Amino acid sequence: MKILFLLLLSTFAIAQPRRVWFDTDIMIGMKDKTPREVDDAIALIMALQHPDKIDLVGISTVAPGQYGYDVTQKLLGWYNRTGRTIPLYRGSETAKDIGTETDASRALAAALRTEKLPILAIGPVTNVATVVKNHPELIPQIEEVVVCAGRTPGLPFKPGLEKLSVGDYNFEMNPDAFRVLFDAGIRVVLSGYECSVYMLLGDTDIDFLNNKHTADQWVYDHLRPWMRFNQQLFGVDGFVPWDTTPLGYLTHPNYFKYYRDIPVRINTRRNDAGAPGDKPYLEVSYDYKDTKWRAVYAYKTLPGFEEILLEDLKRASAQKR
Ligand SMILES: [Ca+2]
Repeated sequence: MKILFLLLLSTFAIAQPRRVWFDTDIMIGMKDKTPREVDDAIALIMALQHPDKIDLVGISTVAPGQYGYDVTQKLLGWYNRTGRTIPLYRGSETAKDIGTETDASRALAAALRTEKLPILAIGPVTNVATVVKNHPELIPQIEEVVVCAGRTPGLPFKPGLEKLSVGDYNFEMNPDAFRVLFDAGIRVVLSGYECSVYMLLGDTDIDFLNNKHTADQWVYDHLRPWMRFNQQLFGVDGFVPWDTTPLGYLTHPNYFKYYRDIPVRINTRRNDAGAPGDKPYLEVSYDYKDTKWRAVYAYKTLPGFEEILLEDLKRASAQKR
């Protein structure tokens, strides 16, 4: 009996949600020449479905300015059923200005002063780099930064039918911000292209969102054009929900395979995504002997995670409430 009680007690202790800071360059629905990425929105909706696993301490936006702030507020209003108010802060507008304090950098620093936190940073990591640069005393308070970036050496980013090569967006928007994190010795988890590329959400996967409820319909109406745009670019039915795998590292870590304690380097060579000249590549290899930088690198999503994603969206769906 006593053993059973202890077992229950330890299970309860393990089941406490992990408190997490969520930093995003969310841009679903932003008016532009082409449809914009939807993956941050999916990651946010998923995160709100697992209050038993993660507790969002705060959310900060990077890059899309007022739009990112407003659309996050809108999605929280629709999909936050956790019973908790999640504060939202505007961060860097340009994603380039490391060191410029913002509401986001001040709030993240204040949060880190009170507790150690992991940071899920699914955009350029400028806000985090600003905190690290301006408040180095807080470095030990950062448990880990989970990002969507990085590659194994020479891996081209060619989704779908491999007709088109794309960049490592979050890294290339601000390579210096990644340098700041690695130089500070912070534990960085890289869960990027290689880990996510074989997940593909197509028409039939998201059809249930096409219902009469305002929230679901709004999401559906912005997933669809993004899907069409991806079909044109990459030749396959669907889109890759990139930012959901770094979230998955925090909510469902057993659904991914990792290279642990792997050396990291920034290598510069010819741009493989069509632009002239050279560009930096964030690369990991156990062969790199001349670098102190280390990361956890997620290289594969195991079967089952895509189903979790779809179940989360279904559970979140306004139709189900
Ligand atoms: Ca993102």
